[in-house]
Amino acid sequence: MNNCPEILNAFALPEGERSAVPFGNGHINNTFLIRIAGTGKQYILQRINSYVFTRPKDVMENMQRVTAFLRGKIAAEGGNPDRETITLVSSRSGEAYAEDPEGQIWRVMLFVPDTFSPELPDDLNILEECGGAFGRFARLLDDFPASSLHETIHAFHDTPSRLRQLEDAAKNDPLDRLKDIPEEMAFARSCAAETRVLTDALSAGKLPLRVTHNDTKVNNVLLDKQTEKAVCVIDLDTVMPGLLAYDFGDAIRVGACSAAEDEQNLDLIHLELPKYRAFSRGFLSQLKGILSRDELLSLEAGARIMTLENGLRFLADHLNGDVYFKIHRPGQNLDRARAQFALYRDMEKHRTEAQKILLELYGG
Ligand code: ADP
Ligand code: GN1
Ligand code: MG
Repeated sequence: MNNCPEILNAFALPEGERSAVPFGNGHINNTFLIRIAGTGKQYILQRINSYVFTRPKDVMENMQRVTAFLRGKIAAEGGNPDRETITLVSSRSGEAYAEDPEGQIWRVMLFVPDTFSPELPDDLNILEECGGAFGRFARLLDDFPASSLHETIHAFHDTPSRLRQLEDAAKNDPLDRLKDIPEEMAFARSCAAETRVLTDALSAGKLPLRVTHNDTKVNNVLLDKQTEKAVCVIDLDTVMPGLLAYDFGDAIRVGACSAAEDEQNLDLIHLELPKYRAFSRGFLSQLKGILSRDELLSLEAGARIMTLENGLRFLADHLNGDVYFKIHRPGQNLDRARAQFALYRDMEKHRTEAQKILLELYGG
C-alpha cells in the first residue's frame, strides 16, 4: 500500500493499489494526495490539526452542512457541484470522517483535477478570479443561518484578544525570545486602538454577521489549469459566523502584497493597488446590491486589521516556540510577523486610495 496512512482503509474508496504523497503548502493540516492505480481516481486525505482545532468533529459538521448547502446552490446555478465545492467521501461506517487509534480525525475529499492553487499571483486576472471565488462563496451562503454553525476556533478574528494572547506569550516567554524583539512588541502595543475597529463596529450592530470562510489566503482557491478561471474555494475548517471584512481582508493581505508572507527584506513589502483593484473587482462583482456603505468601507479596514492580526499571531507563535504555524526554517514566524507589520504600515498610507477603489467599483 505504498506508505499510505493506515486510516485510508476506513474510507469507502475503490479497490486498487494506493499511493500517498504529501501535498500543498498549508500551514495547518497534514495533506496527502492519494492515487488508486488502475482507476484514474485521485483523492485528498487530510488529518485535522488537533492542536489548532480542539473540536474536530464540530469542524466536520460545519463542513458537511455548508458543502451540502453549496452543492444545492451550485446545481441551481447550472454549475458542477463535484468541481465547484469540496465533496467529502464517507467512511465505511457512513461518517464524514474517521478516527484513528490516537483519536486523530481524518477526512477524504475528491481531488479536484486539473487545477492549481496560486501562491503569490502577479497576474491581475488570476487575482480577479480569486476575488470572484470568495465573493461568490459569500453570496451563495448569504441565506445560510450563520448562527447555527459551530465556532470552530473561539474568537478567531477577535483582534484585541490576539493582542492579549501576544501579551500572554510575552509574559511566559518559554524560550527567552522576548529580549530580541523589543521593536516588534512596541509596534504591536502601539496598535491597540486599531485592533478594536472591527470588533467595536460588530458590537455596535453596524456590520452584519455572515457565514464567512475566515482563512481566505489566495492559495485556498483552486483555479482551472487551462482557463485560469476560479473553480472552487477550499480549506473550509474555519467556516463560521464572521464579518465580510475578514474574508476580503485576509485575501488582500496575501494577494495584494508585493512579496511573500515571510519576506525578510522589508523594503520589498508594499501594498500593490492594481492587485487590490483586481481582487476587489472580482469580489464586489458577486455582491451587487447586498452591501451597505458601512459594510463596503469596512472592507478597507478589514485588509489592514487582518494584516495586523496575522502579525500579532505570528509574533506570539514565535515567542511560544512555533507551536501553531508550521515553520520550514528557524525564525520564520518572526519574519512573517515583521513582514505583516511592514505591510500594515504601508496599507495605512494608502487608506484613501483603497476606499476610493471600493466606492468606485461598487458604484458608491
Ligand atoms: P491547510 O489548512 O493546511 O492550508 P488545505 O485544505 O488548504 O490545508 O489543503 C492544502 C493544499 O492542498 C491546498 O492549498 C491545495 O493545493 C490542496 N488541496 C486541498 N484540497 C484539495 C482538493 N479537494 N483538490 C485539489 N487540491 C486540494
Ligand atoms: C493558516 O491553513 P492555512 O495555511 O490556509 C491559518 C490562517 C492564517 C494563515 C497564515 C486555521 O492558514 O488563519 O492567516 O495560516 N489558519 C488557521 O498564513 O489558523
Ligand atoms: Mg490552505
